[in-house]
Amino acid sequence: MNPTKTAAWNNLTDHYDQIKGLSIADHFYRQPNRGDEYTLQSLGLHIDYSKHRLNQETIRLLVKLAEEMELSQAILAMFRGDRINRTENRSVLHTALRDLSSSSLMVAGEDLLPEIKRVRQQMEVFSEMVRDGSYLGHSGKPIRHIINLGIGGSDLGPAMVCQALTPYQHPHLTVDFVSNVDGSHLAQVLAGKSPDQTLFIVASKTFTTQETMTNALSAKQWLINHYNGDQKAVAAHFIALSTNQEAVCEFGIDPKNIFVFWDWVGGRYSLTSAIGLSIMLAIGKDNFKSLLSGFHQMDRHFLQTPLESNIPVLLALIGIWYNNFWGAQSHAILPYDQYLHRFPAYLQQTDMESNGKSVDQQGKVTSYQTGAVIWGEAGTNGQHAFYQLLHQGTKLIPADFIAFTKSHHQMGDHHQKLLSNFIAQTRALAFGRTVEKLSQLNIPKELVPYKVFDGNRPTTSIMAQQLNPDILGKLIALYEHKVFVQGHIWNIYSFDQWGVELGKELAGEILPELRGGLAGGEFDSSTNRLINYFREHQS
Ligand code: G6Q
Repeated sequence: MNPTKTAAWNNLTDHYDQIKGLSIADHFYRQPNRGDEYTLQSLGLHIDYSKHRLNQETIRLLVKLAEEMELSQAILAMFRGDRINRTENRSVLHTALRDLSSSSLMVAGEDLLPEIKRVRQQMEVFSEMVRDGSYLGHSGKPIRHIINLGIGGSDLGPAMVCQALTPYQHPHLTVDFVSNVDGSHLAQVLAGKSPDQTLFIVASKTFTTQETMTNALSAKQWLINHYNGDQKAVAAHFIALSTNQEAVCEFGIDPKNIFVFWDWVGGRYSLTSAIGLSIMLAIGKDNFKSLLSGFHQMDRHFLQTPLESNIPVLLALIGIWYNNFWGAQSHAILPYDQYLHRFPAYLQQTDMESNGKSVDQQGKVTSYQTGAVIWGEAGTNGQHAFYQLLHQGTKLIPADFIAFTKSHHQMGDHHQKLLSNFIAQTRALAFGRTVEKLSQLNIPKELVPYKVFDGNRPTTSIMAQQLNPDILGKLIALYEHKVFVQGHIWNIYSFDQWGVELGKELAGEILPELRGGLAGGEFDSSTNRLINYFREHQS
């Protein structure tokens, strides 16, 4: 269904005209208790959405839009395993991977939970052996270095989580991630590592991805060179996370070291599947369970909570409000926690690969905007880089500010300073600084226009006590479901990614040209010139 054809969309358009003149400060003037009234506290999260250009009527109409678009039915359909990824004819069941409370999940006559549990147990046994030093490499030494070879969904999630949960990491294991086909990435990570204490995880759902297979083959060569050509070393130093068991065996990986998952796990939604093995190796099985439990609690909340107090739904609807009615093009993710500095990059894939679409579920080009540009950086670093534009630029950029009341490192007053910045920024963005305020200060007149802050820049503040596995699971699931809600309301397919195919295909055509052969001439003049430039300047 086209969302713009609903009554709620029309009403929202009228409502926008009625309230577009009201600033966030005006809304606070009319409702002085907004800080209380527009805060949700649930699952250990404190979500303040008061500093937005909206009122209760806005929320009511946005919820109506979700109702008219039959959002609740769509949520149920995903959880029960309907093939909602229609262009790939697949179910979308990442929620089943972390379902710690159901006794069965029947999909197409098959109970999925026993197999999910079996793989999780296999991961637990393996990770405990590596962690306690009883898993030995080819020359009988325990593993000290873990290197995950994967890209996109087989890299971004585990890399972000391992970084975020650094305080929970095993003290004697290093965990690295190599994704780029640029050989510098692998070379940099391999430098200084002893092959006989290194374990490679080849993380690839398809086991055909160019970057991952190129890195895996080079890593294999590095290992074999160390063992003077002894191919048998591969079985002890390589494991695979994949759905393609045949290709894994061909690579030389011991079949008992294959950790499988299923086609109903989308790449960018896969970190709670076997793809999360690097996480379990890093933080241990109990912390991994807490992570799953956090995910699961948010899944339940999403499934069971009425739309108007449902955290992912509410944040998704507010996003639609800015995207489709105010014309906002981007959305910033600003975690005030150094350990979360990869979170914006991770969410770029979750959100932009899911909702960066312009064809609707009926195959028609959408007449309305869909996914926003997602970007961001950890605070306070971002304040010294791009916040100037957030405060005084010409773009409207709604932002999520994320922070934790307790630090993992009690170091002087660092944390109070961090949090004072976190709180101050959303206040400055919302309320700005007026000419009248400036006139009370001793500012030279000619500088006044430059020192005015219009304010009225919308933010959501998300707080929790500490960045731990449980809270991180909740945060990630919150954004996964936010993306689902938006994709559903925009009537697009969020779980495919056809837009990444063309570039891959053309790279396949260009590679032989770069390897040699006749001078280019098959492509457009720009492409030909680039190919020739490469050929002429290699040595
Ligand atoms: C994610 C995408 C994509 C995928 C990578 C890696 O949703 O499908 O990012 O994860 O292309 O794919 P493989 O795991 O098959 O190597």
